[in-house]
Amino acid sequence: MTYDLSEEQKALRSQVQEMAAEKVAPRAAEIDRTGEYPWDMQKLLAENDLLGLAIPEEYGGSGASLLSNCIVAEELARACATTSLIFVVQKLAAYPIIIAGSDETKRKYLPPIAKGDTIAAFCLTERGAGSDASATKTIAAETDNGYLMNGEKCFITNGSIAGVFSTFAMTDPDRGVRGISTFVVESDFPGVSSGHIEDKMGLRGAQVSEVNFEDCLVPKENMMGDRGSGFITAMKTLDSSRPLVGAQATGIAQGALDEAVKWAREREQFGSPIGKLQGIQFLLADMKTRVEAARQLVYRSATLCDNNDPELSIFSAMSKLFASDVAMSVTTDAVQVLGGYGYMKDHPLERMMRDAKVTQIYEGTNQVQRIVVARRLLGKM
Ligand code: COS
Repeated sequence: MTYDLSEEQKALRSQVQEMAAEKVAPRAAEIDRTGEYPWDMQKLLAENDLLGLAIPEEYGGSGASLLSNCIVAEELARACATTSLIFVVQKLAAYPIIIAGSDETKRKYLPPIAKGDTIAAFCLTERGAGSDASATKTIAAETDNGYLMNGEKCFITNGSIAGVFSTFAMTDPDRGVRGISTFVVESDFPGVSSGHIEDKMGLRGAQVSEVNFEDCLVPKENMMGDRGSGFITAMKTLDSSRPLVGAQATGIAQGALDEAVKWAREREQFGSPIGKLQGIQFLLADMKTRVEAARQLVYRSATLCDNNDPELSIFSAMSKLFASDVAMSVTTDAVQVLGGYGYMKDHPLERMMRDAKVTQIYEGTNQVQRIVVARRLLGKM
């Protein structure tokens, strides 16, 4: 690794790498095959104090930088993308509370999230509000006793198992994007239920479902930030979580490259290891170059976020889009290096290629990332 990491970050990488090789990688194929939520992996992350890595120390976490969080997401994804997602989503869902919650809200909700006793989910997407996040139809109507929430969210990771939802809902529909507010909603509030669990191409262990709110009364104090500031909170949250998805994608790509290199050294054809063939060498060299470039961009974007740099939005979008495109191309090329063996479910590459795909889609499609980049580049015209 050429990037300037502190001694502490290097130690964190080694610790997670060792744990992932020993305990996570051996579980990856089974998690993928059964599609069941890996509670043992959630427990492993909690026991190693990883679920609170991004949460400030005063609220029970470690207060580590986004760069450190990226290192963890990357090393976990190298072994198992589903396990990496458990880590990433806990941070994604905690972030609206961190940036917009009152001190009281933070004290109530963050410590159990940091410990992993409560699983959290980020409730933004709806059937009609995907890339167009501002088209949110879930309503939170103010009443004397609180906000009455009605609506349906979809594609919510942890939707069926979370205890707490960072939820975006319209409080003032006539104000458009300025009418969305953020709430922390508990899963056992009357009127909250989870619906259909999706059957997915990859990340098979992640539980992604609908979350429905039916006359759910949310206490007034559970609104986070100013009324109408929800869209900005969502965008700021995504700014700080897209580098994590970039890191996850980099980890998947690195895992695929590891497999391809191993295979090229061992597999013999035409009387010698296929790594001696220039056709394979060029493929591997290009894969390595792309993985390193992705890593540098991800680390750069995380550092800008850590420094609250004005360039953080554009870098965060670029890192997510570049690293996820790299994950897709590198896993595809790695399958090519293994030929027929790479296409079979017996080999982890088949899983890695499926897992890579969603990194080009979630937390904003790569087309949305390009919109963010182009808008920042061109400014108001
Ligand atoms: N930080 C702070 N404020 C931001 C912001 C950011 N990163 N991005 C936008 N805003 C503000 C804008 O400045 C604007 O405020 P003003 O009205 O005061 O000018 C407001 O938010 C609306 O912004 P914009 O006009 O750019 O909104 P659009 O409706 O055009 O949407 C995109 C912009 C497409 C970029 C946004 O909807 C998006 O990111 N969509 C993808 C959502 C997503 O990632 N979903 C994945 C599911 S969550 S896992």
